[in-house]
Formats: sequence, C-alpha cells, structure tokens
Amino acid sequence: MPSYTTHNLRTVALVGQGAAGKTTLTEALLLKAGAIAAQGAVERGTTVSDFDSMEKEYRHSLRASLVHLDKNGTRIHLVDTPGFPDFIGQAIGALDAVETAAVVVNAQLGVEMVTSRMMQWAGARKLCRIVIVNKIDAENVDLPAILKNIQETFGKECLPINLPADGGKRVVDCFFNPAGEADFLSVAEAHRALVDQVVEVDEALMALYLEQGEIRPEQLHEPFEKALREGHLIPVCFTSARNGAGVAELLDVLDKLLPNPAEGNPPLFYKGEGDAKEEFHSIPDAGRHVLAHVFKVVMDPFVGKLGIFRVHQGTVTRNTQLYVGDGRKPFKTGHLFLLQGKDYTEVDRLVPGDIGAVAKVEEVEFDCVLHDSHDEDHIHMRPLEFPMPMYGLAIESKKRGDEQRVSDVMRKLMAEDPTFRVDHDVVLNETVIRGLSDLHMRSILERMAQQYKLEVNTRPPRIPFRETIVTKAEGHSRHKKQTGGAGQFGEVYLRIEPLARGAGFEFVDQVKGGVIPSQYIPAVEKGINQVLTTGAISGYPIEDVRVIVYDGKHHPVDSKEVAFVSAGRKAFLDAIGKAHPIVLEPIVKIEILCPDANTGDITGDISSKRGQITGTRVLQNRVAAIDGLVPLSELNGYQSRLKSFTGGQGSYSMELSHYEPVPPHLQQQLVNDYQATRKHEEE
Ligand SMILES: Nc1nc2c(ncn2[C@@H]2O[C@H](COP(=O)(O)OP(=O)(O)OP(=O)(O)O)[C@@H](O)[C@H]2O)c(=O)[nH]1
Ligand SMILES: [Mg+2]
Repeated sequence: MPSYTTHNLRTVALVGQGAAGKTTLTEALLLKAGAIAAQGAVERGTTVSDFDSMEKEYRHSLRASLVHLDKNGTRIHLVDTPGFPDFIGQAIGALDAVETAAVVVNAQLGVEMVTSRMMQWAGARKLCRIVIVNKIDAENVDLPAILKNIQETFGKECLPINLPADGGKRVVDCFFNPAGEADFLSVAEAHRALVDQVVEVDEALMALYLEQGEIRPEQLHEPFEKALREGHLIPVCFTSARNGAGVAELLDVLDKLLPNPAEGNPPLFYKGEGDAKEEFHSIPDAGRHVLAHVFKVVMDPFVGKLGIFRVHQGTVTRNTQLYVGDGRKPFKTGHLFLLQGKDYTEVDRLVPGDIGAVAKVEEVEFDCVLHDSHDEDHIHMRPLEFPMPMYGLAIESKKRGDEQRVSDVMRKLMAEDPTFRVDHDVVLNETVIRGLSDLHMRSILERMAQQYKLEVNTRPPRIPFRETIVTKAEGHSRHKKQTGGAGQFGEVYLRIEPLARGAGFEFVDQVKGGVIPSQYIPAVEKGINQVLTTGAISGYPIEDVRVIVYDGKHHPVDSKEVAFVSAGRKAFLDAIGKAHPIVLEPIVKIEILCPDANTGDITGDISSKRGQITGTRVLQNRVAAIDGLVPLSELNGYQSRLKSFTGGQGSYSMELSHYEPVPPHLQQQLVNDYQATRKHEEE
C-alpha cells in the first residue's frame, strides 16, 4: 500500500439535487481511476456507494457513503451524498469532512432547489466549490443555457474549466489549454477568463500579467487555490457519468487543481463554552496532537457502532489512545478502517485529510471530537444548522412488552441521523417520532422493520390543544365522608380569573384565620393541579388561569389531606364550569419554499385551511418563499399535499407561533370525543 502524506490527499463531497447523477458519477470516477473493474448502475442496484438494501429498493441514495480512489499518487476521498430534501441531513453533515463541495447540476433541469441550498451551505462553511454539469449526453439539453443559468444564480465567479466538444461526446480543457474547439463558447476566451479571474487575487502576479500579457497556467497554482478559498472562482466542469465524457478531465481537476487539506480554508472549531469560547483552527500537520471529527455514525449489523471521522490534525495509528470530547477515559483505536462503500479495509495510520473509521466505541457519537491530549479538551466543531424535524408520527409497539426494545432502536436510529428525533409527551403519554418528511419517516420505519425486525403501529400525533377560561367565576366544594370510624372532611371556596395568553398558572392563598389550616393548603393545590394536567372539558391541560383560594372549613378530627385534595379538585372544576371554558389550538408559523409557478395553488390551499398568508417573496432562480400562520391541526398530511402541488419540488418548515381559541364546531367535537372516551373508561 502506498503511503500518502497530507499533501497528496483531496477530499470532496458530491452534493446537489436528487437524480443529478452523483452516485453514477462516483461510479464513473472509480472506474476511471481503476478502483473497480466495471461500472455499476443505480437502476440495477450495483453501485459501490448505494449499497444499502433500501437504497437499492428506492433507487436513490439515503445516506452519505465514502469511497476513495488513487490517481497519479494522489488519494481522493469522495463522499457521495443524498440529494432528496428528505435525506439532506447526511449531505449537510458531510460538509464538515471535506475541503471541496462539488455541486452536481442535472443538465436536463438546471439549478434546482437542493442545488441552491447546498451551494449556500457550502459557502457558509467556507468550502471551496466547483460545479459539475452532469448528463451532458441526455436528450434535449441546452448546455449554453444551463451555464447561463448557473452564472445568473451563483455569480460570474462560475467559469467553465472545460467545455463540451464533438457534440458532447468529450470535453476539452480550457485551463491548461490556451485554445481548442468546443461545441459552444471559445476555448481561448474561456481560458483567458479563468486566468483573468485567478490573477485578480494576487497583485504582484497581476502586475506581471499586465506587463507580459500572458502567464502560464503552471505558475497559477497558489493563486488558483486562493481564488477557490475566497470563493472568487467556482470552476464549472461538464460530464456524462453514463458514457464517460468529461470523467477523466474531472479526475484531473480533482487531482491537479483542488486544494489539499493544507490549501483549503481550515475548518472552524471552538474551544470552551458560552461567552468564553474562542475560535480554534486545526493545523493539518501529521506531527501534532490528534484532532479528528466524527461526521457520521453507522449502526452496522455486523461491525457494530462505527464512528466515521475526518482527521484534521495529527496522525491516528492503531495504537493511538483517543479521548472522546470531554470524556476522561481514552479508548485505544485498535482497528482502523478505510471505507469503500460497504467494504472496510484495515489501515495502519490516518493523516490529516484522511477519512476513516473506528468500530465498537460506545462513547463515539455524531459531531464528537476525538483527540489524544487533554490540551484539546473542550473543542467542538462549529455547529451545523440542520433543518428542524417537524413531520411527526405517533408510534406504539405492536407487541406488548416491546416498549424497551422500541426505545433502544430509536436511540440507535437517532445516533445515525441528526434530522431524526423522538419526543415523549408525558401529558398525552405519546411517543412521537419526528423527521423531515413523510418519506423520511417511512424510510426510518422500514429500517426498523428490516434491520431490527421491529414493527410499530403509527397514527398522526395528537395535537397539543390547551384549555383556558374566558370569565371570572366562583367555585365551592365540600368533601365529607362518614364511614364507620374516622371520617373525612374538607371544604374549599375559591375564585378563578383568566390570565393573559402565555402567562401560565398562578395559585394565590388568601385564606384567613386558619379556616383551612396551612398544612392542608398544599393538598388543595394538589387537587387543583390534577385538573390542570388532565383538563376539564376536553382532556387537554389548562393554562392562563389564576386560582384564589379564600375560604373553607376544617374539622379537628376528620380533616385529612385526601379530603382537601378532593375538595380543591371539585371546587376548581365547579368554577371552570361557570367560567366559560374554551379550547385553544397551536398556530404555527410556516415557511414554504416552492417553484414560484405554484404560489397561487399553495396560498389558496393555506387560506382554505383556516390559514393566513403573511408574506410571499421570490428568491433566486424562480423559487418562492411563502410565509403564513396556520393551525397545526390543519397540517396533517401537508407534506403529501405540497408534493402534489409542486411535483416534489416544495419543502416547508414550521415553528410554534402562539395559541388561539378553536372555532366552536371543533371545540364541540373535541368535547364530545373526550366525553365518549371517559364514558368508555368508566364502563
Ligand atoms: N443520461 C444520463 N443519465 C444519467 C447520468 N448520470 C446519471 N444518470 C441517471 O440518472 C439517474 C439518477 O442517477 P443517480 O446517480 O442515482 O443520481 P444521484 O444524484 O446519486 O441521486 P440521489 O442519490 O437521489 O441524490 C439514474 O437513472 C442514472 O442512471 C448521465 O450522465 N447521463
Ligand atoms: Mg445518489
């Protein structure tokens, strides 16, 4: 095995819209570099990077996969990421592992929504970027228009570094070549545009260039890297992953022109917490302390928990003792792996820029830092911004007694996927799994069934309604029980008042003269609290009420805690009955992104669902953003509605805005449902 130094490593994530051809391109690159003997196909489920049985079934990538290939003594680590918005978490996570984001654009469709978002995310992380226009062989592609579309969307820094020739059967390099024949544009002009753009980042070179009128591309390596780092240049390449056009040239770009780990922008870490935290930059030097970052966790059925990490500093060997985050106890790496799709090969060492894995280390989790000295304690990678999982499903184990297994499996699935969350609602006694979409949740349930042989029942999660009151009212209850020996006695008078929305609950003790002895006041409050959590009319918690207990009676022998709990509860219920109780529902702030042609359908639908549109904006590239306020209860199944309006191009996110009274017919229905379940329980 040749040994690589950081200098001859490249790290690249292939990102962009689903079906742009990232996985097929990975395959074509592996073939061209001699890493595989024949090119597999997504359709046949034979690619190196879509190896998971569900990826084969869905025919698109669900997770980031890692491959590596060698070219002229350069080792290239590639991360093939999923492009469907439903699985985008894995693509975002991969940005922390690489110097360069290669944004793949489908030549048939141009810049799409995920393309734009990944371009922005990669820019925000200060990654070097290139654009790859793939599928140049396909029918009806208008490549000059696609290039224009890319430049209009992402800026004039997007310059072709090669151009299609011979009707798209091959491509011709424009950087090292000062002239040549292309299908459109002139190679000489493209060459000049690249050189002009690159020399702009170096004043001395600029002066030389102006003086000589020409400069050799070989002299441009340093400024080329600087231009990439500063986002002053975003090279555009053309490929057909299907027939191989442009693949060798792309491999050349990866090898000769993309930054090695010392040439990219160093990733941003923070040392310390809160206000005291300071920026920290790793140095890609193999001789320093180890600093590595886990950007992906896999629960492999055979190997166990696998932490996949990028080395940012120092050298990891089989004998390295590594600390996980701020943990005090180190683990010994033992076996170190390099990944090629589903295959793991053992290696002796990994240097800065390498991507590798350790197995069976329980403490390792997504986003943790591995290091070999306490000098690097309290270091964290700058946090990534993941979309907030808002699509919920309530789940219940199918078999009784499986509850613990369900929660164990959920924990494993959460470890692998930063956009998957499990919430347990204590009030509703409901476990809700949340993710980015219906498809995302279905894939999680399928993985539970396939990998863990565990099935659950699902239903839409209950909406967290609340109850409150509209007017002031008085309540009274006397609890008296005389059964043989000692009796029970307690009597309570109270008043209730509505509070401002969001104020919660207040308890006021205005009892005078010890008519309710002070040791029984907590009992009264306990009785009231029982009603607060279970609700009075619809079974949902009560909010925004003040309760003032001002009078009562006790008995020197028969007064007991239970008597005052019961009197407090019943007096409160008595008052609520007279205070015009109402049900409140959560209203969410929603932001919908969609092609602007669909705006009318979507706003019309929102209005018909008791929603209110608060604004619409047109973002770049004919993408519209619609803001609105909508009752959460109207958004059940919204993902599939939006999908049907936009042909899968739309996405939405939401967060809680406030609570509002539900309309009378809905309140009636909620009250009736509650009465029916209570009657059922009593029977
Ligand atoms: N004509 C043509 N088809 C291609 C090319 N590259 C990929 N395809 C086809 O496009 C489809 C999608 O390709 P993938 O490689 O799965 O695309 P992807 O970007 O990995 O998609 P996700 O994993 O869902 O993000 C498959 O049917 C490929 O065979 C190409 O260069 N030309
Ligand atoms: Mg793919």
